[in-house]
Order: sequence, then C-alpha cells, then structure tokens
Amino acid sequence: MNAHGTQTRGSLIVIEGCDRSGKTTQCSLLQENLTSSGYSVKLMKFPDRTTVIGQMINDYLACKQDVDDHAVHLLFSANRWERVSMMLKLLEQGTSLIVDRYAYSGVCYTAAKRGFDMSWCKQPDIGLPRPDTIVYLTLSSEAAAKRGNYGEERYEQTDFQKKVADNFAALTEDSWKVIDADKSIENLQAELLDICKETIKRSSDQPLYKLWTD
Ligand code: T5A
Ligand code: NA
Repeated sequence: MNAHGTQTRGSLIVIEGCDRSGKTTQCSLLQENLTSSGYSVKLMKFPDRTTVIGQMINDYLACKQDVDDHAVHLLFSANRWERVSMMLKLLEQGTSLIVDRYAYSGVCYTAAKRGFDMSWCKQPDIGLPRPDTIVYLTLSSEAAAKRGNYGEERYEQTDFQKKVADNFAALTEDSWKVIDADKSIENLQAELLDICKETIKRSSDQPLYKLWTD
C-alpha cells in the first residue's frame, strides 16, 4: 500500500548476461532472499520451456529439431507474449518479477546469425512490458572458461558468444546496470539484492511502460 491507501505495483527486474555468467544461480538466490525479507516475488525464466512453444524451443536448442532462423526467433518472442497477461496480473497485484533472460537475449542471439540485423530482431518484442531495471552480467571469456566447458546446446560456441556479447554492448543503454560477474556468488548476490530493493522502492508508484515504444 502507498500513502494514498492504494495498492502499489510490483517491479519488473530482468537479469541478462552472457552464457555462464551465473544468471540462473543469482535469480534463484534473489527469489529466496527477497522472499525471506518479506517481499512478494516470483521467479520467471525465458525461454520458458514448460509451454508447448517452449517445448519446441527446447527441441531446437537441444539440436533435436531444426527450425528456420526467422521462425525460431518468432517462437522465442511468442514464448514471452504467452506470459504477458500473467506478468501484468502479478505486477498489478504487487508481486515483483525476477526474470532470467528477456527480449534482449532474443535480439542479441538472433542478430549474431548471418543475415539478421538488430532492427528486424526487435520487431516482435515491441510492446512487451518494459523492465524497471535491466542488469547485465559480464564475464570475460577467460573467467567463463574456468566455469567448465560449454555443453551440447546450440549457440554454446566461443565465436558465436563473442558476437552475442558485441550485440549486448551495442544494445546497452545508460540505465542498464552492467556488473562484472567474475566474483563470488555471495558478493554478486549482495550487489544484486541492493539493486532489486532499490528498484522495488523506486518503481512501486511509477507507470509501467512498453518496450521499444516512445
Ligand atoms: N536464447 C534465449 C535465444 O536465442 N533467444 C531468446 O529469446 C532467449 C530468451 C538458452 C539459450 O537460449 C538463447 C540463449 C541461450 O543460448 P538459457 O536456458 O537461459 O537459454 O541458458 P542456460 O544455458 O540455462 O544459461 P547459461 O548457460 O547462460 O548460464 P547462467 O544461467 O548464466 O549461469 P548458471 O547460474 O547456470 O551458472 C553456470 C555455471 O557457473 C557456476 C554454476 O555453478 C554453474 O556451474 N557459477 C559460478 N562459478 C563461479 N563463480 C560464480 N559467481 C558462479 N556463479 C555460477
Ligand atoms: Na541459465
């Protein structure tokens, strides 16, 4: 509740980053720590592999199924759109969302493929709920290498990851919180917790905007 006795909305907080920067580890800890401090928080992850569209994406990423690059880009976007009504409802009810990857991954991964530009890649995600805070976790390729070898999934190759990182650098705006993830899980978590608490405080009585619209 705010001073006027009306319900305040939850915050939309997105954690982006290159592969193995620790997004999933940090997002789970954020949910735990914020919940135990009394915040109403829900964890979300994209791709959300639990839906029918998410299953198609999973088969594509696991190299079980080939899909045209344009078509799979639209599937990743559709997988976000199918969650929007639920997201808006939760935000309106005062629950904050911690989101592990979002439209920015969508743009940066597809645009790393030959023949795609950022402008085309942004189109299907225009109008999604715009995050109140975007955290981008960076990790040098040397530090990433210490976290074990890449797995078997599509996109898990060094050259491709370099292009993805370049795209993120091009997409990053001043408002993004860019954080070096080459530190202990605990120290990184402490930094992210501060950012989340500050965001929840700041944005509770602010309007929720739409992504990539004026
Ligand atoms: N994609 C995604 C698109 O192409 N378009 C889209 O629209 C979207 C949304 C799957 C793929 O889909 C692409 C991007 C991806 O290629 P995913 O399911 O999010 O996306 O990918 P994952 O493989 O699950 O995630 P990552 O590999 O990026 O890993 P995370 O989540 O960054 O890292 P995490 O937490 O799993 O940790 C990785 C390893 O490092 C250790 C962990 O224990 C783990 O072993 N670790 C640390 N080690 C040392 N110090 C720390 N601080 C550490 N933190 C974690
Ligand atoms: Na992950």
